[in-house]
Amino acid sequence: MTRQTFFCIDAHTCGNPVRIVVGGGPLLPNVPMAEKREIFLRDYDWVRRALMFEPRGHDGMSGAILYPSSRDDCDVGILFIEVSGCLPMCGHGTIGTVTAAIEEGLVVPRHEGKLSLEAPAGKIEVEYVRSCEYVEHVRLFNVASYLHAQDVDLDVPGLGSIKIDLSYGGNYYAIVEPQVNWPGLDGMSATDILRLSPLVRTAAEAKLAPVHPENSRIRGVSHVMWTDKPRLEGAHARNAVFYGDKAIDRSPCGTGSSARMAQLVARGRMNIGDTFVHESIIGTTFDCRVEEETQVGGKKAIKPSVAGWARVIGHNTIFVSNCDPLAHGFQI
Ligand code: PYC
Repeated sequence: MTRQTFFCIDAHTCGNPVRIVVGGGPLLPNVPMAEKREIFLRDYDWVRRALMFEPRGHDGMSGAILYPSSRDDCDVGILFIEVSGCLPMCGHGTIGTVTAAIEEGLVVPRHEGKLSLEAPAGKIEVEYVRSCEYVEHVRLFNVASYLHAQDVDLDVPGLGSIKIDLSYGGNYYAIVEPQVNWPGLDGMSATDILRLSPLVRTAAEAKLAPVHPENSRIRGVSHVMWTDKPRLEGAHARNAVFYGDKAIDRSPCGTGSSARMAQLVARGRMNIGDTFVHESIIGTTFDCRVEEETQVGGKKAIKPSVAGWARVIGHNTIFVSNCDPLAHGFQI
């Protein structure tokens, strides 16, 4: 029997899981994270499937593996692993991974309270606040985010004709706001989200097929964000984000919040310097901010930041044995 052992730290960021692989992950060459991501997907995708899918994971599982960075200006590289693949960027994954890495001593920062990460989508500066052995919260300064298309008409089976905006915040989001054929999140169950989101995503991809103007490795509508008024006092908006085949983000979604702020700024509903408290489907929040104006491929864009908390929930030693018929996981 051959058995591969993975040493993991399991955490959650505002309710969404983050499984950090701290031992047993594949060794990758010293190339930029965007290339490491492609090598991982080509040669080691079974690791992702084994650790994310049932029976070791579940429909909404996500995680990360830390690697040395090939950039002089970054402390460490981060590879995101999810049920949906390897995202170019993941906000809740960053907050959970930084929390676990600092609390468990996986990285020794050059400057207390700051880290520079190399994500496949670009450089991410991070600030964290530690009290005793706990990290209280983490703020990440995300990649430049921009509104790609607005008021796009889609014909979606089960909904009819709807309008979406397509916005980028590290991943491409089809953003649905309340409108005639979709009254909002209140009347929508998780089952409705799981049924309707793939239809919206397919229709948006068929019409828009976005490619990042400065990095053609980043392409395609991967996420759908349903938005509504907040329930919590002090929050500005609520959302439910769908990704993969069956995942709904329990956190307010870091790249989604960035995409949403880029959309709201482009539409003149937010300004540079504004704060944005974003509420998740389970009532947890991220404290976000529009930091500055910038450009992506000649288009107006913003640099957003997103802050949230995460908690480590345990250490998990996971075996993947070749005598297990379900070694590489399954989805139903
Ligand atoms: O927080 O960016 C995020 C994210 C992406 C998918 C799930 N969470």
